[in-house]
Amino acid sequence: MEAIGVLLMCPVSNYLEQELDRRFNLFRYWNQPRPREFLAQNSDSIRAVVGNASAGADAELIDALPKLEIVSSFSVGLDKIDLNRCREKGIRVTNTPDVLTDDVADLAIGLMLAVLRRICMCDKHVRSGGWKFGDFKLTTRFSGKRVGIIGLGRIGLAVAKRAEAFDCPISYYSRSKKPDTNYQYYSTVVNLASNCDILVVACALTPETTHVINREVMNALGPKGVLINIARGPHVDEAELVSALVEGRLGGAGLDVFEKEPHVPEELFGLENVVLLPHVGSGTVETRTAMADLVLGNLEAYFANKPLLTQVV
Ligand code: 8YV
Repeated sequence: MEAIGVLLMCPVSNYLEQELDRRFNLFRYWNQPRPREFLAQNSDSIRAVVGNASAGADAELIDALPKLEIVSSFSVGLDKIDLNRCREKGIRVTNTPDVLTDDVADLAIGLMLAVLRRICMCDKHVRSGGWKFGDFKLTTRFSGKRVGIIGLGRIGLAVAKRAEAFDCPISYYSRSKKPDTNYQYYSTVVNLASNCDILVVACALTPETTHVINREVMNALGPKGVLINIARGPHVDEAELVSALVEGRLGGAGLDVFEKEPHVPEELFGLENVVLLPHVGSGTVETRTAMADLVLGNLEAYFANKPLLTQVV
């Protein structure tokens, strides 16, 4: 039987790429000098697309692949997939929830500690030899700070659980109050920001949550407040973030994601109250392997007519 055609949108993990190559007829999208011609030539063979947080399946790609049956994303986030188009066309969509929750939540706590305790600057102080000329200045305590979370899904809850261990009072914003938690609920992001010391973005990126962190929210968080973003860059109005930080209207930021990755505003490079990471929330060997296995498991299940492991659509 002819191997099933799978289109991989961009390099993800070597392990996933090797396994896709072994089990399917793998097409590599990013290698194509003329993507449109490539799609036209191979549209009859491609039945599955594998994407990630940076390259998924937009309407144009979906329409160019009439034999497409499933999009299996190497991400929990679905913002790069046109879910409505997939629904219209009966294309299944799967993602990688749960397996990455702990790592992303761990990193959120790491960012809080790194920003408040200036861990990266302390490291620099040692490596540059600065310690020989003087101690590092005093920083700010993390334990007990009020942590506000936007989006109390799997990752938001995991952040809350960890922050509780640091005696942090937890509050949250989401579209509706969650019946099964005692955390303080705020029905607007501005109110949440006014009532916390550290504001964590942990919601999905949708048109409604794009630029949910705007000037008003940053001003409400204030000159001692810290913003942590481990979700998606476009949640934050980045130009406003830069001015809030440069003008001292915001106390600090720990950012794993940016509006136009891998571009990061250079104005942030000189700020010691900012920690900048290259979108590595799920980036451990353990989690990326589990994510790859989930992508493969969903494809195998689909083509064997078995129930999908993590179906979204
Ligand atoms: C990945 C992510 O960084 O799961 C998500 O939504 O953003 C990440 O886990 C990405 O998909 C890795 O290629």
